[in-house]
Amino acid sequence: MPAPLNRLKKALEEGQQTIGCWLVLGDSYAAEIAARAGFDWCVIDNEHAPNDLRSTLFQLQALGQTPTSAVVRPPIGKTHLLKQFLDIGCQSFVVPMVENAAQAIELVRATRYPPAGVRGVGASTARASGFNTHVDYLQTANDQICLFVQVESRAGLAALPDILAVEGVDGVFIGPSDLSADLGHLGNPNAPEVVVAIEGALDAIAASSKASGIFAVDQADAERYLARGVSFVAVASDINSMATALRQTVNRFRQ
Ligand code: 3PY
Ligand code: MG
Repeated sequence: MPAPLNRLKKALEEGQQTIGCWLVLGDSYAAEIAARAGFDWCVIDNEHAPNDLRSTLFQLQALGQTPTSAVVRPPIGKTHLLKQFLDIGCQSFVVPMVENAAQAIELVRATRYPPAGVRGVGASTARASGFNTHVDYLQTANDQICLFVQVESRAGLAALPDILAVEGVDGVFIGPSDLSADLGHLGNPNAPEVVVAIEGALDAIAASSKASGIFAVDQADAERYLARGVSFVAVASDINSMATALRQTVNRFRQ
């Protein structure tokens, strides 16, 4: 039996547009609720959320019961961290702060077994291989990896053409918060200079063979980016949704 089919990778290769939810509560129950709402994918955020390997595992298990694809954002794109997330069964990644092609190549290699890459081989005892029930796992795992790299700095923007040329990168994901900070507009991703930079980057990605992605939990932004053809749009986060709904309820009864 081969490695599980990566439905997200297939959908993006087919040119489908997908919507997802950012999971920052660090909780498998919340992950399951988000998945049951019907998102195409959920990102388990290990960069800006109280997640670790074990909480990520529990959320992978919860999402695995649903048609929603699981994506992990590691805190940083280091080979040893990716190895751990791969072995607990993550097949799709969004890696923050990628600023040059060398970094992107390193990430491609970190997520592939030799000879294509340097992923360590421990699958026989890992959840990734169904605990050794996917007998063809080692031969097929590389084909099911979906790798987004995040471009979210001036340096990343400058290197975008080189990053787009890296084989094995499936998509480039724009991080408006960090990008706006690096462009001198901390906390204002809708500053005109930032919007121009984002739209230029999205056009460059659209002209390549890679998928484009963006974080846009403001609904008007999300609709704008979907209308531009962005294929991987984070349209919600579990915390934003919960906080917004609870605050609305409190406000209603306090009035
Ligand atoms: C950013 O906006 O900087 C992101 O990384 C999105 O999560
Ligand atoms: Mg960021």
